[in-house]
Amino acid sequence: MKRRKFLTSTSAALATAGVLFQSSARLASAQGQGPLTRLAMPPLLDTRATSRLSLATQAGSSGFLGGPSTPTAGFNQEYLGPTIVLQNGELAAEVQNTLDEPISAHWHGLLVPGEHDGGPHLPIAPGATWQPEMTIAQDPATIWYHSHIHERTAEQVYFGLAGVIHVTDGEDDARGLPSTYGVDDLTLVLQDRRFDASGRMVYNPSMMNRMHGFTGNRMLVNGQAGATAVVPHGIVRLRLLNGSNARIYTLFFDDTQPMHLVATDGGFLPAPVALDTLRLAPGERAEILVDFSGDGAPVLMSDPSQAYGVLQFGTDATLPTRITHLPDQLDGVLEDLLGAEVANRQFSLDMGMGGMMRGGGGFAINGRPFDMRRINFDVALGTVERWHVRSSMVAHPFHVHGVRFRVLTENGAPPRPENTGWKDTVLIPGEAEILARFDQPASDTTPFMFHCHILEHEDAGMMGQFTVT
Ligand SMILES: [Cu+2]
Repeated sequence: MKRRKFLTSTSAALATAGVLFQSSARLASAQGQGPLTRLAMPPLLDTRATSRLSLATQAGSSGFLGGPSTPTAGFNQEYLGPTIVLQNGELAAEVQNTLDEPISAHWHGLLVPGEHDGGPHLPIAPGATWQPEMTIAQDPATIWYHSHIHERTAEQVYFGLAGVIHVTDGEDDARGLPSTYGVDDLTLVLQDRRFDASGRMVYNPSMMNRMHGFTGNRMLVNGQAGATAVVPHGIVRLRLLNGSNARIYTLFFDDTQPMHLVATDGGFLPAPVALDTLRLAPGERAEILVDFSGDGAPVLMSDPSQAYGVLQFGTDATLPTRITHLPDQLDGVLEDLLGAEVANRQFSLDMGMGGMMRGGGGFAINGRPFDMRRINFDVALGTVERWHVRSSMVAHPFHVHGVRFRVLTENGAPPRPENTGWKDTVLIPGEAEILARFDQPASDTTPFMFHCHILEHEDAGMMGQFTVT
């Protein structure tokens, strides 16, 4: 590893010092370099040989900054969960809940019926085990899982009940894509968390925090603060998950090198798309290829207008370089659903002072806060619908269970590059139209959710539910 260069690089010094969420100018002046800590991947849980998936919640405690620890929770570990590898076919899953409160295991982006979706109607009681027998049948994608108990999702995810899933068909070599987990194929869970003066992670949302969503003052990547992602000299694949409760990232590299977008929430694009910045809202995923063949030690940053460091990178010449060229093409197929729609629906993601005066912040969709007992509408199984979604007050990331969708328009214009592929979550700064075919059934006992993925908004009522029959 080019340690010397790494530590003398100004931007490297910053992130090594773990000083994040400051302006780049202040970052550049930061001193104090501790020993380099290599970013670790979540453990890999590959289900392909056994077609079985076994998860158990675990209570733990984590001292993220080396200071006082905070009670946390994870799946099969003390914070977050393993990276699960799935392939198409049968999967016998079991999720055991050892915690003293109900949790659920929502497979965000998995295309399965409502009874297997793990939403708020499928709580796993303390001591209980949920055993969905699922059939996986979808394109390769980076998806994720997290607890989804109504009014508890924000806190449960914040303290660790989330993880990443790779749906794979084993053909990434043929695609010319990096695929060695933790070497040239990195899974990166981006989360901001709030730490008090003693270095303890806290979740204490005020009324204002609930209105805007709860944001932190430090970055964690895979549950680690201030670590360095060490990669080979060559093309590296980064699978990015915004696992934050509310923070929206506009990612870029401080050395201005492009990010080559190869996959969005629901699968591959037809070809890589070079981006200078990549916007990633809570719940969204993106797979990018980055060329680390140079000698630099770039920093993944966010927010060009008020930049802060997200993750320091460094290269290690002893790591195998397997991919040296970007693929020209990928095999993602973007079905054009336009013209196939049989229904149009309008959704208003509501929040505002009116509701706030009455208490609760007015979080609702089409004026109605979420009610577990009310099904908002039914979609005919196998049909395409066009949904027009409008945000009020702030940009809301809109997520729909049980489908992947295409973005038709954003504020009347074609979608931004990040949103041209298959999506299941999309940030809506103003209004957008999406098209989806509803191929998975959901009954009124286990309906699909549609909601804002700012978790404080979702918990406060910006959510609805629908059946597919
Ligand atoms: Cu929202």
